[in-house]
Amino acid sequence: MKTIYSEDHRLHHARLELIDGTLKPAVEMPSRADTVLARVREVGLGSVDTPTRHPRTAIERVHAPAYVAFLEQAWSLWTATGRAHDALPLNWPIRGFRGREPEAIDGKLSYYSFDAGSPITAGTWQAAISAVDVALTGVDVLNAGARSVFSLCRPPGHHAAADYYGGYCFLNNAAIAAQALRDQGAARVAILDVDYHHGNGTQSIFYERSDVYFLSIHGDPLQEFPYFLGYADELGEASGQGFNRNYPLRWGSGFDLWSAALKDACKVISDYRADALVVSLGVDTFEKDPISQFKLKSPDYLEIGRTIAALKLPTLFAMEGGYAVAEIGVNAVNVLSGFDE
Ligand code: Q9C
Ligand code: ZN
Repeated sequence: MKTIYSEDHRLHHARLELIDGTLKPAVEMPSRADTVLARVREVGLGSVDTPTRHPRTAIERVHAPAYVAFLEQAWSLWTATGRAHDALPLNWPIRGFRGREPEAIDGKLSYYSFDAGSPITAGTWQAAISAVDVALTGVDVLNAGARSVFSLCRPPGHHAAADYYGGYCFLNNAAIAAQALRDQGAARVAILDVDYHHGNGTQSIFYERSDVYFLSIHGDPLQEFPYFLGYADELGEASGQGFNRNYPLRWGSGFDLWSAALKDACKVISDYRADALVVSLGVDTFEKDPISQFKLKSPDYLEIGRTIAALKLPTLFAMEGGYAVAEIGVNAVNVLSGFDE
């Protein structure tokens, strides 16, 4: 399968994130994509192509224009206040607070985010829109008749909702790709999110819609980030009732439990009669992932690819998380190789 990749991801290189009560070197780093790309080349997965520019309107089909404008301007508003280091928010409205957008950049960062682990840097905007181009070029490849494509997106996207960022995600690459597939003719699109964390952003974007079915297998929100979404009883609302599925699994879960969830999810996707599939491909389910608590092993990822391939759907894989940098390439590309078998 073809891989779509842009060097622009390097423009987003956060120094520190707030994690475990301290500022630590950011785990979502450029070398992640380098390792994946090196493995794509090592196994000869297929050609590696540069993305083409796509109009901002494709982003605004999913994200609020005011939020997109905020992301575009955030760095210049931040540096205009005399700071040259990465921008992080410090506080958020909780029960009883007002939901009004502040004027000050520090207030805007809070208004448009849900965590302090996702720094905005000088190049975040450029990197994020390039990652969207990587996803949308993947859509073009599918629409030209390919069975599958790998969009090597960075930064990741699945935690970003219509108007907020967090979890290292700014623009929701997978959601924008799914919407583009709908806009270009697919009647029903399924999004299967196999990242270790719940894809809260993607879920919220499609929660009241029946034309995009969202399914996610992830760490139980009782124990794991993002904590406030991802429970099994979230089944969709309004027209989207019955078109959302969550498979929360406890810390320590291995491939036996994980693959049982995957098989159930694939049955749901098959019964839905989707026309296309977007896979939010995070490999932070790996046993050695530094911030995660599942126990998947490298060969398990081949089996994941085979199981997804059995759906026989045009499939776009969009890269999400995975922080065991040494093994992220083998694990992500194992999914793709398993799919191609
Ligand atoms: N103790 C993605 O995988 N911080 N984002 C978790 C763990 C946020 C992960 C702290 C993790 C976000 C795309
Ligand atoms: Zn993740």
